[in-house]
Amino acid sequence: MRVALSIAGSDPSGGAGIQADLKTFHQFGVYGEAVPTLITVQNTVRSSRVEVLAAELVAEQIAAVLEDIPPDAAKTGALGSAAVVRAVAEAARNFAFPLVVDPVMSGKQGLAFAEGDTLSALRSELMPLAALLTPNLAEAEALTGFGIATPEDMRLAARELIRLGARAVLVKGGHLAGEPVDIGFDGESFREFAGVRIVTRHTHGTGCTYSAAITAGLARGVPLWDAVATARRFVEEAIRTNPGFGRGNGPLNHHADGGLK
Ligand code: PXL
Repeated sequence: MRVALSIAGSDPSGGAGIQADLKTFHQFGVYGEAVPTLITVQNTVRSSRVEVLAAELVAEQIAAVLEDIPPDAAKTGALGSAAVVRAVAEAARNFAFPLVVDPVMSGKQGLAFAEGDTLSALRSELMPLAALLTPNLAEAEALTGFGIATPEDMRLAARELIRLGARAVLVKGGHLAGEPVDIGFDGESFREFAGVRIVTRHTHGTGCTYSAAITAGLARGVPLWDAVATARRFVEEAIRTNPGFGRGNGPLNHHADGGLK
């Protein structure tokens, strides 16, 4: 059995963060490990608190996992502080497996996961270690300084993110109007991952679930863009069949058919 590791925040409502990642790993037939970086207080209608863990506590957890059950792929989500980013990057320099970096900056209800210089630490320390970077439009804008309003802008941003050191980039276009298209770029060629827009308020944890599904594919040895295509279909199906939980932005259905068991 293959193993995947998530290094990310905790969402007690179970829709996002390490909870979403573990469910997604499981659904893809992969054994999941999880190192929490921060604790949030939130549900589908409100979020009121973020406590970022000490960087050295995060580093110790990663070391414990690596020395005993090393994963076949890992992902990062919300990291919370520049110190945690640097601790994760220091460990990741020695990773013998691919790392997916989801540059999460905030949660659904505007909860900030990135104090102070987290963004610049992410850009300079962690991005160069990413086998794949998975920004949404706001994150791609923050990392590049570009404004993004069209698919052409997404391509320019992808080029810039490769120039800044990522090995491959998936710029997610779900927040542009029209049918959602994600753009992949590996420094050589562009790929498009087109989907169908599902009109629902239940999209909490979509980004986490997407990058976790990609990570599970990589852990299983699936080639990068095939892993992205499968993950894209899984997330769409998970949104379509959401359980309707919560009075606000509810979670996806992590039991959706991943197409890979
Ligand atoms: O989807 C971004 C995200 C990441 N990590 C945690 C979250 C959220 C959204 O709510 O709670 C812990």
